[in-house]
Amino acid sequence: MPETITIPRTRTKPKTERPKLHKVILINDDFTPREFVVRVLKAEFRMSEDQAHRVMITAHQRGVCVVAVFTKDVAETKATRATDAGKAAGYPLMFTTEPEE
Ligand code: TYC
Repeated sequence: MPETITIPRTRTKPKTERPKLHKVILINDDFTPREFVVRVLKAEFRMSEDQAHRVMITAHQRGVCVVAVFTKDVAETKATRATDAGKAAGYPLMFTTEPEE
């Protein structure tokens, strides 16, 4: 009777992947006052005056700026709330989201 050799099975259970984070992106426009953009960034994204000013200026100069990354739900909620704050004040201020690579 030949000896039985047992070979351990390789792991088949798939690793659970971390959910993708989503970027909130600020888009420049020609109408929203700079101070208003800064105010919205401070209120919705809990930024300091300094951080908010830097993000606003980057969007103003380059067209867009990544504000922060969150889970999909949080990113979409914050982008909508921040865009709505502009709309309520009569400005075309726009925040969008996109998944990180
Ligand atoms: N470009 C605007 C102005 O000159 C200011 C502004 C900056 C608006 C960033 C939107 O995402 C923005 N008043």
